[in-house]
Amino acid sequence: MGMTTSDSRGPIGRRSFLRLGAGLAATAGLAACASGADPAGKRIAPGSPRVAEVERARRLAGARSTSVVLNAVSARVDLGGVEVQTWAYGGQLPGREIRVRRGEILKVELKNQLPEPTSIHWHGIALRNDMDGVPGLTQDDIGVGTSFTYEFAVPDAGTYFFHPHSGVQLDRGLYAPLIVEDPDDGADYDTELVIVLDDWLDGVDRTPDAVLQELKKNGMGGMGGMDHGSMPGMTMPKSELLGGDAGDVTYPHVLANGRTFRDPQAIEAKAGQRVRLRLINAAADTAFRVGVPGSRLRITHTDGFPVQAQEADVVLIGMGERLDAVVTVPAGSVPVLAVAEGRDQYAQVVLRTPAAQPVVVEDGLVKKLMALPVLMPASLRAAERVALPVKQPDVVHELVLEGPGDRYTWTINGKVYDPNDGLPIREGQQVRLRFDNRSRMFHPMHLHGHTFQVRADGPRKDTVLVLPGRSTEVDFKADNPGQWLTHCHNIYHGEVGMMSVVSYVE
Ligand SMILES: [Cu+2]
Repeated sequence: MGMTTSDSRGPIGRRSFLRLGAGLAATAGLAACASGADPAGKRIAPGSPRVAEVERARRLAGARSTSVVLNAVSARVDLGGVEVQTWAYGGQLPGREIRVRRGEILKVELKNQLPEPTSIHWHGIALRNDMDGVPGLTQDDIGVGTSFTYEFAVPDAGTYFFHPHSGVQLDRGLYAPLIVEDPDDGADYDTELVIVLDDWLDGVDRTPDAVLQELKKNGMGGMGGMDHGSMPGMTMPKSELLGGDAGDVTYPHVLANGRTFRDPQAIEAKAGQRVRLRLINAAADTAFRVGVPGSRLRITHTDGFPVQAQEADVVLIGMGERLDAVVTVPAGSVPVLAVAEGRDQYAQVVLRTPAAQPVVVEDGLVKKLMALPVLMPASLRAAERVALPVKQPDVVHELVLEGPGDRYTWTINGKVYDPNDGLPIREGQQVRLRFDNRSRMFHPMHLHGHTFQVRADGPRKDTVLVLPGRSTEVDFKADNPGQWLTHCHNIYHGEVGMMSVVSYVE
């Protein structure tokens, strides 16, 4: 949303104006947004007393708190043989992990030293609405040279991450894991390893903003930047597994923990050790198949929440999704491989036992992995203790996903994002969202502030892949009042319009 718009009126464009309006409403604690009455009811604004009240109920007596200072900076980072100028938290890629325990209060001061306004969204956390980090909806932009302190209770354990909700900044280096520990963790593993996956082009030959402009101009494509590690004649990514197009942009690199496959992170591990992998897909336009050649994964969680444990050779992780899996370390060196779906590219993190030789990943290993059956996270089942009870919904909202239209627009119900338009719901309602994908590309649909139940017997998730020509229903209890985005986590789709507001009204 940091882009210049065609309808700018002087120094403050229409979108900036709306952003300012919502921010003022929040600051003043007004209950309604600037646009006035919604025919469905009065909006419960991020700054409304009800949001504060729900947050008070979330805070446990004697809860510990953790304070972090984050500097969003322009920095030079080494991707493993490739140095690039980018934007990153603390100048590191990924940003330093934040780790708290369930029930803690997390306080993060973000200092914006970037040349553009920014924000932080706490992806997957059921937090108070005014800390959700969506400029123009839940807060003002964090201006250049200013800072903003996020403070909220963290109610659920699990694997999460954070990133800006400003323009296409996520496709730079602005992301980091947020791990929320459960006191009961650790019974089925000995150690853990967080792996953040990403697709990378920033600073190689173009910026994400330039890609967005290119997409808008050409409608499709986003080609170019094919200088390293790409196959000659490579076309736009396609995937049988994803039922159509696998991406809109080509990337010179894919990364695991900020490194290319050529110079990966190597982790010392002992043979026989059980490692809990916490896999996070922070990519803008790329899904990954992840597996450990010769070992099976025991999948325990998706999007933070426990599932009925299931074994798999390979899992597919879409943008915004997370998956936890326990793997037993074999003797020698073994890579955790992440193959970019529909692209001839992969990244890896190496598990190395002390006496082992450095690992050599041959193309054969990648081919073998690609031949194995793939588990889709949406097919998992929630662990009984977190499954949401199946009920008749009080309200059903259908979201028709379409695109790309003229000038590369991606729409929900024929409309591009408007923060003042919303899908009304009321606190206490049982809500069903039906995502209906009428395009030729998959969309990882994400809901802020809640986790939903996929099908009656599916997993708890906050991001679900909706495949072309299919529809997916998700159910949740409306228990976190405010204004919440639901959007495609393909950052380019979201930025050009594929976002809507799930709007609590009273
Ligand atoms: Cu999409």
